[in-house]
This record gives sequence, structure tokens and C-alpha cells, in this order.
Amino acid sequence: MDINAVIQRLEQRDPHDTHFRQAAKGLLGSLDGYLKDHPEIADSALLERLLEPERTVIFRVTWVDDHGATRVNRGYRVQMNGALGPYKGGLRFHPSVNLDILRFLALEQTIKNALTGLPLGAGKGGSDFDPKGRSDGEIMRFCQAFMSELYRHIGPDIDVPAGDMGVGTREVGYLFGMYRKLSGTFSGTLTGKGPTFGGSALRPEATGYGLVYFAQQALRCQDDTLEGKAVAVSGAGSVARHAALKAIEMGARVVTLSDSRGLIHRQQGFDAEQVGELARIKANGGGVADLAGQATGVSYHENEKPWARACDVALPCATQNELDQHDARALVKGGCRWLLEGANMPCTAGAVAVVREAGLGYAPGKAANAGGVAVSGLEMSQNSLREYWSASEVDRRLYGLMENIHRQCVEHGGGDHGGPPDYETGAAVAGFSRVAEAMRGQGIL
Ligand code: NDP
Ligand code: 2IT
Repeated sequence: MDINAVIQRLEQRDPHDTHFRQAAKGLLGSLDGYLKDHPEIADSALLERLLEPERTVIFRVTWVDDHGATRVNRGYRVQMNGALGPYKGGLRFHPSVNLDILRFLALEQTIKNALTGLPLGAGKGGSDFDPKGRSDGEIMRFCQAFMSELYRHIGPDIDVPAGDMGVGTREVGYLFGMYRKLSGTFSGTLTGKGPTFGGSALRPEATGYGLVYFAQQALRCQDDTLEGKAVAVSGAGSVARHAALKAIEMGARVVTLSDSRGLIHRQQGFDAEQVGELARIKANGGGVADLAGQATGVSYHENEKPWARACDVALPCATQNELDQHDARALVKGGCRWLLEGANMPCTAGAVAVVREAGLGYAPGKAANAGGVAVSGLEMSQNSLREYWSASEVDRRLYGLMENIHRQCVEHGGGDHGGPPDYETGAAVAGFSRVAEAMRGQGIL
């Protein structure tokens, strides 16, 4: 199979879709050996089908702001692959959202959801709406306007959206309310709902906790633990804060957090109360700089990223391509041994090459951040059963799911050379082979 020819076709068809091509190149590169051993994959254009969404919906979202002005945004839902179950994946509200970004996220989601072993297809959606500085009323009206079109395309057995950047429990609540009103049904059509109307315990925490559970497994395979390790986290959102909290609970020293404006650093490590305070600051429209103004030992560095600070473990948890080649070199220089992705594709291809060359343990987001969608899968099960599981039950299952994902990566990623396994290859092969088998089993569609 000529992977280069597949990529070339992507380039010819959608020359401006650089993020999608980056994700596709990364995936196909990791599958090279597997595809050579499985020539049957080429027979039915399986790769080409995997890279082409089953369906994409693009729609106008019209809403009225607090000053009475009519606003227009663009809404999207990419229904990428339904071979394993209903389309499943988050909604992102961010000014950078476009079809390229959503298709890359949907491709990552396809492999990630397969790795969970749960019956989850893959999708992604969102809008170029910028929630920053918007009032609660504006957020609600935008969510309602967005759902007034999206509701036609989703359902508990069709497509089950959740949150992503800019979409948390509050937004999912407004989206769910409008879906319930328009469809006249109370179902599990969205995940990440509030705890009184079907939301699973620990869904907000799941991605960050799962990331740290994955890190714990990875270090354990090298007879090591997180205790006492300096951990650099980027971001100050849902994933970053919960990863930080779980790492602190495990005895690590979380030395950095960040947002789009800058970095905060604390040599002795942040404590859980400070991370809790950061959540309040961000919810009120503040920045990480505000925490530096209140807490002792915290310094703020405008426009800086965490990667030049000495650390043992790096957890990029903000956004795509936030960590480039230069940052990766700085991490290596600072003695970092592990890089595990909480965000989706936070490392540029150049950064991945640097960390792999330097022999760091490297785990891609499609494996390491799968805890969020995994607990979304558990939320769907609870909704279907009309049950609520306790936080300890969900935590136990999340731990087991991350253990299983880690085991699959090791199984397919080798690792007999003494160092960490090739998690990138392991994740790609384990996830892809599951989707490929389901697609082949269902015929040429
Ligand atoms: P949030 O919106 O809660 O937080 C995003 C954070 O990233 C904010 O602190 C934001 O800063 C920061 N950020 C955004 N852009 C940049 C930038 N260019 N440079 C530095 N920091 C930036 O999102 P989540 O925590 O939910 O998502 C974070 C990542 O994790 C995304 O890649 C998402 O796709 C991925 N993910 C999320 C899951 C989930 O369940 N939510 C599941 C799996 C992956 P600011 O506040 O200043 O904008
Ligand atoms: O990137 C992701 O895995 C998510 N944003 C979570 C998706 C979900 O359906 O819970």
C-alpha cells in the first residue's frame, strides 16, 4: 500500500487542510508495518474510506446578543465513522474552529474510540463562536440556536455529542435542554450532562484523571512512579486542571499551568486548593495571571509556554500544535523523560520526532486522553439502563478502561528493548485494526 499516494490525494483534494493531513500522516506512518502485513486492507479502499467522513453537516447559527444585535456563526457536525457504534465525540466552541480542525479531531476520535473497546463510532462538531466574554444569557441563546439545527442529525442511536474546548457542563446542559424540547424525548443524546439529568459521576474529571492513570501505568512498566516527579502541565481548562489534581493526589509536583496568555510556575508545586481557585478564576473570565497575584510562590510569565521549565513529565493539555520542535528540544534539555498528551495532537510532527529521537516515553492523545470519551460511553450505558453509578464505581471502571488501553498499546507497540514501548504505533494499530475489522465485516459502504 502506497501511503504517500493516499496523502498526496488528500493534498490535491483539500490543499488547505493542514491539520487533517498532519493527523492522517501521523496515523498512516504508524500503520506502515501493519499495512505491509495486511495487504487485504488495500483491497477495498479501506484507508480512503477511513479518511472520508461518512457525512458532514454545516449550518448557520443565528442568535441575538445582549445588545440586541443579530449574530451569525457557522455550526458543524462531522459524522466520521459509524462502524463501531453511534457517532461519538465532542463539540468545540472556539474562533479557530473550521472543517480542517474538526476533521482532524474526528479522525483522532475514530482511533481513540476504538481503543476504548466500547461500542462508539466517531464524530466531532462545534462552531467558530467565541464564548470568551459572553454572558450566561448569550451562551444559553447560542447553545439553543446551535441545537435548533443540530437536533435533526443526532439521537441516542445516531450521534451522541459531548463537550470539548469551550463546551463544558453548563453548555451541554443548555444544548440538552433544547434537544429535549425539540425532540420531545428525554434520552442520553448528549454526554457530559449535569448530574441531576443523566450526567455520569466523574465525566468532567475523566480525561485528566485518565491521563494520569495512563501515566501511572507507563511509569510502572519502567519500575517507576509519579511520586516526587516534577510535572509540567499546559492549559488551565477542564483537562489540565483535573490532570493536575490527580497528579498532585499521586504525590507529584505540578510545577506549571498555563492559558492562551501565559504561564504560571511554582517550584514547590501547586496544591489542590490553588487548582480549585484557578477553576473559579477561569469560570469568571480571568486568567492564570490572576492566580499568581493571589497565591504565594507563584510566578507569571506572559506569552511563555511551560516547556522550558525543568520537569520529569510533560502533560500538554491545552490545544493542537502547542508544543513544537523548539519546545521539544527545551524539554529534552531540561531532563524530561515522559511526554503524554492530554490535548488532541498538541505536538507538531517535528516535536514528536525530537522526543522519539531522544528516547522519551511518548504517548499520543488518542490513547492517553481517551478517559473522557470512555466515561461518556459509561454515561450512555447508565442512561440506557436508567441508572446512576457511584463515583467510586465510575472511577474503578475508568481505571480499568485506561489499563486496557495501555495494555493494547504495549501489546502492539513492542517494547522488548528495555525502554518504553512505541505507544504511537501501538495505539494506531490496536485502534485501526478494530475499526477496519468492523468496516470489512459490514461490507463495502
Ligand atoms: P477548555 O476549553 O476547558 O480549556 C482549554 C485550555 O487551553 C484553556 O486554558 C485555554 O486558555 C488553553 N488554550 C487554548 N488555546 C491555547 C493556545 N493557543 N495556547 C495555550 N493555551 C491555549 O478545554 P478542554 O480542557 O476540554 O480541552 C483541552 C484539550 O483537551 C483540547 O485539545 C481538547 O480537544 C482535548 N480533550 C478534551 C476532552 C474533554 O473531555 N474535554 C477529552 C479529550 C481531549 P484560555 O482560557 O486562555 O483560552
Ligand atoms: O476529544 C475527546 O475525546 C472529547 N472531547 C470527548 C468526547 C466525548 O464524546 O466525550
